[in-house]
Amino acid sequence: AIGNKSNSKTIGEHKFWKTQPVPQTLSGSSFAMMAMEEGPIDPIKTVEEVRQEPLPLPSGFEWSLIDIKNDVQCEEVYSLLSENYVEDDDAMFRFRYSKEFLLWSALTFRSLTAPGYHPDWHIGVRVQKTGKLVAFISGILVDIRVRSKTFPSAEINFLCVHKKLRAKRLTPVLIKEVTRRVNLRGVWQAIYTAGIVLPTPIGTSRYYHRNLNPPKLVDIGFSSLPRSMTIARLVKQLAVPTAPSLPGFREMEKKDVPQVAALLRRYLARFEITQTFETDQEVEHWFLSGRGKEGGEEGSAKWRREGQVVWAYVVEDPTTHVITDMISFYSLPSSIMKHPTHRILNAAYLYYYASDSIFRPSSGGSEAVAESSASVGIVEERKRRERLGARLVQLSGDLMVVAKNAGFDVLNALTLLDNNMFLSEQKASCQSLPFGAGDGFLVNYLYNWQCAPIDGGLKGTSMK
Ligand code: NHW
Repeated sequence: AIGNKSNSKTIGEHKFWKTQPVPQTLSGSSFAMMAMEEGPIDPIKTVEEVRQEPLPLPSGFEWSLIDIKNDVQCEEVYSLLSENYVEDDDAMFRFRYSKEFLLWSALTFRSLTAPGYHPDWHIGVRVQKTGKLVAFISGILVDIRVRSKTFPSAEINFLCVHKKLRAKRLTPVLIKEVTRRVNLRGVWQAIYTAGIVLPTPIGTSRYYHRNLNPPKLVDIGFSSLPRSMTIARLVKQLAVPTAPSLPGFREMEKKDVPQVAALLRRYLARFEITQTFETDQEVEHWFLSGRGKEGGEEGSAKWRREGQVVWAYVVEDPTTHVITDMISFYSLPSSIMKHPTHRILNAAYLYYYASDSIFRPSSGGSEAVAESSASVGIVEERKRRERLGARLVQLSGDLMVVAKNAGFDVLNALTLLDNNMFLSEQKASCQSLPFGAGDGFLVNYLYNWQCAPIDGGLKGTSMK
């Protein structure tokens, strides 16, 4: 799977990472971890103490801040990433983030007074002589809650060094420079993911895949054809209904933002780590912006709107008109590098979702009594989780339908949020629309935040 590189260094061998404010060991007893105070690792600093000048670069290179809203510069980053970003171990697939995706993920609208886009957190390295962009790293501002503590944090992504400049220790310089620029804005924590193990993970998620286009996925080597299986049988087995099944399932609209925002916040409050979505404006940005252009007739294979990044759906109760559920995915294609005809793998990635089925009392009891799951009894909690699990099977099933109709080849999902309720193979065997476990993992990290490991199923990050 893409980005799944092995890394067998011990912590002491990480020349750079052993100098950074990240937890350096996982060997402490779990009791010690439980008892420790969660919080910053570095002593608290002020912005005045932060180095004012950029870090020195090797000669021949220069720093260059990137304005992602400028089409020419966005194109430069797009080209650098298209040719040099994350690949799988066999160099068969490489992420191909679209320009629309780069723009969407650079803007955060974290709060009305301080929009989260910091152009100085989009950092490029150019060859002095030619101006060619050869390395990049970026950060955006998000609010993160880890258990009971919420803090502003940089979400770091798109670290990339041109293939010809690898293994020259440019990465530590990029990371130190982005840290300096984040610190200059009074932000001291960061969150990031990687396909490799570094000091020190807070949790790991596994990739699952729902094959929507068996002939193509088998042809390009993304999935294999089980020995006793023919393509025709696989197509039949993995066929998806032509229309969503939940009454009131429809595309999210602007008028839904306040209800979706409230539902999402309440749902995410159940997890140990999550982005907080404090403002409705953020919710509108993350789920409705970048819808792209209409292309082709709805329901046809060409329906997928060109350039659309995020696809968000709600379930509106047909009688009360209350939004009871939301679910979304984003589009992240990959280049297919070793196939004579297929060039692009159209992948949809499950993004945020929320459902009120975990909050509704299963019988009798009023909503007021049943306000938080902490205050409900074990039996009631189990019933609600069962109901949520069943609901998520339906919701993810309907999402497959829209992804398939929109021309996506595969729907990918990580073992985040409540995904284990519908991803695991045992669960899948009782439904007609199974996801399969992939061989890829995504590792989650926090910078300058000491905390006990985050429980596997109980986390939700916005990691893209
Ligand atoms: S993960 C995607 C990373 N990008 C790619 O995989 C693209 C393809 N690969 C490359 O471009 C999502 C290069 O191979 C890269 C490494 C650039 C990955 N994260 O320059 P050197 C993100 O973008 C360490 C962190 O010689 P290279 C999240 C490595 O362990 N560190 O390597 C990014 C070693 O250090 P060590 C990584 O192969 C989060 C050192 O780099 C890493 O030419 C960043 C070697 O450097 C990775 N993915 O280039 C952290 N890969 O200690 C943000 C390697 O082991 C932290 N390394 O000796 C927070 C900052 C903000 C704080 C704010 C308070």
